[in-house]
Amino acid sequence: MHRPLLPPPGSLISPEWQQSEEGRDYLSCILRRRKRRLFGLIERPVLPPQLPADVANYKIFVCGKSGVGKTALIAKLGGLEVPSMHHETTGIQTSRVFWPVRPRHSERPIIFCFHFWDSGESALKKFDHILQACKEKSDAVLFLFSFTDRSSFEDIPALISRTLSQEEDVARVVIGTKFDQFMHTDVTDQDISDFQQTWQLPVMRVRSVNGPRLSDGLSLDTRTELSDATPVLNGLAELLWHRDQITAGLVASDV
Ligand SMILES: Nc1nc2c(ncn2[C@@H]2O[C@H](COP(=O)(O)OP(=O)(O)OP(=O)(O)O)[C@@H](O)[C@H]2O)c(=O)[nH]1
Ligand SMILES: [Mg+2]
Repeated sequence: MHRPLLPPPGSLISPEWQQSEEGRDYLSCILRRRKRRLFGLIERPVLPPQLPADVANYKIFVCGKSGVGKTALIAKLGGLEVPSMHHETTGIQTSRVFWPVRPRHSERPIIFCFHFWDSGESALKKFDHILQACKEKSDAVLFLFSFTDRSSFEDIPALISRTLSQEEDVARVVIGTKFDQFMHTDVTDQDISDFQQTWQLPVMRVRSVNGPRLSDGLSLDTRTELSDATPVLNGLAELLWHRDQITAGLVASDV
């Protein structure tokens, strides 16, 4: 199947926008008392009239070997505390993460709503319908490996073919977790460039760890929390935005 070329990072959305005055105003709609605001099932950020925005929804399935850090990554991206112990996810867990972005050529900002679908590896293996439910109408699949577990990296091509057929029109993104554990890394930069060369897929590096706590001892420092999550959220937004532009015929798929 023909896959669109990837846009160079930062070419479609401005990665610095969230730090601008306008970006900070939009960001404040997803924050509450210096922490990420939690939204109920039918809630979404409420923007004042002077901050117009469109909302774009995407379903994203997160898969990878047990313990690789799927649940931790989703917690990190949603501004929640990352569990320090590994508890296998049973069944399917879904979470929504809102993220304001300003595409470079768009008249107004867009609130991306990423709807993450997470399922423990053993539940996926045991029940066929779980994979179907997670994949159904998804816009992207994130394939996770851990920098501390080489076998999880080597299994990525097989994981992709077990999960998706060639024809499935879904964005594929590979994410290396536990990047903070560089002393124990089993996967080198050269391995990543060779992989990218061979498979032509984007690879992101993440560290899903809790940042320092604030003086109240309870809340996490939003700035550190955001600085780790921002590149991944912006990267996903850019890829999905690019696909939408191709589907709408606004950009060619091979330029
Ligand atoms: N240091 C570090 N630890 C991580 C990172 N990501 C995950 N972990 C830890 O790895 C363990 C497993 O993470 P989970 O997110 O529960 O793994 P999972 O992929 O959801 O596993 P299953 O639900 O069993 O499929 C937890 O103890 C996490 O705290 C990371 O980026 N850095
Ligand atoms: Mg899990």
